[in-house]
Amino acid sequence: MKRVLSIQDISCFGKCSQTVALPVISAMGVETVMLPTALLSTHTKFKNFTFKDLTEELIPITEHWKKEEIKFDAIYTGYLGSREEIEIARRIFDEFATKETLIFIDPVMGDNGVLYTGFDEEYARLNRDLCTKGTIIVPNITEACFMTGVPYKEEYDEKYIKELLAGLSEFCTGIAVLTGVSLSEGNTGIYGYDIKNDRYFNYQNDKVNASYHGTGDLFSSVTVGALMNGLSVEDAFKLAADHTALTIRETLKDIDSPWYGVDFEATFGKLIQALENAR
Ligand code: PXL
Repeated sequence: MKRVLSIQDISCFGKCSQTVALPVISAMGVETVMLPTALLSTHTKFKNFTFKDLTEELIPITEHWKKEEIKFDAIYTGYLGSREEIEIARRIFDEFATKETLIFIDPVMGDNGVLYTGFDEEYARLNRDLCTKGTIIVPNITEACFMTGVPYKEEYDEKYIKELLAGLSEFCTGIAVLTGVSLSEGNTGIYGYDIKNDRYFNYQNDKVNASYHGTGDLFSSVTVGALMNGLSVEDAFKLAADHTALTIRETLKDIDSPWYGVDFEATFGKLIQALENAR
């Protein structure tokens, strides 16, 4: 069985980061090991959330794992929470990754042209440094702008997307995939650039008119799970894009559904079916 290390926070309530990664990747038949970077009462879209930084725990935990000779097929990073944690994630890549390890970096730090609460330009610069280590990096347009210095635009065309990908390829050596890319009215999807092979790929599906927290985490988790199941990079992203859209639609159907996250628990059956079909 493949084993993934997921490095991101635990937001106890709110359906994001580890509370999405652990169930989703596990359900896809992949052992999922958590390294929690911080413990929050809720995600940061709520007011007055508590935040306990867990930086000082990370080194002892990983030292123990080294003694136990624990190995990972993939290391997946999401919301890290502080500059030190980015530095520690970097050390973990150096200490645990081999040539075969998939390093999947979701440089979670903002959306809609702004950084999330608690992050600044320096945090973005450190994320850019971290992304130099990634096999696959998956920033959204906002995150790509903060890492490349390209100004953020709400309205854009394919040329702008390629400009962002060119900016990312100045420091990323693997595959850069922009998420939340809408190339025509009513559509959204991904646009990737495989830097080594100088090859672009993109996938668009219907845009569901709703935005929820944690959908990026669902998307990344499904992609990581699919890659660990042997899907090609393009097929893994396609599966993740379709599944995320389906889950948002399913969430909207339920009039009691929460505002703070999607009902990913309701679509596991469909995820497993789609994975079987794609294999
Ligand atoms: O879904 C990304 C995410 C993860 N963790 C925390 C967050 C967010 C987005 O805001 O606040 C704590």
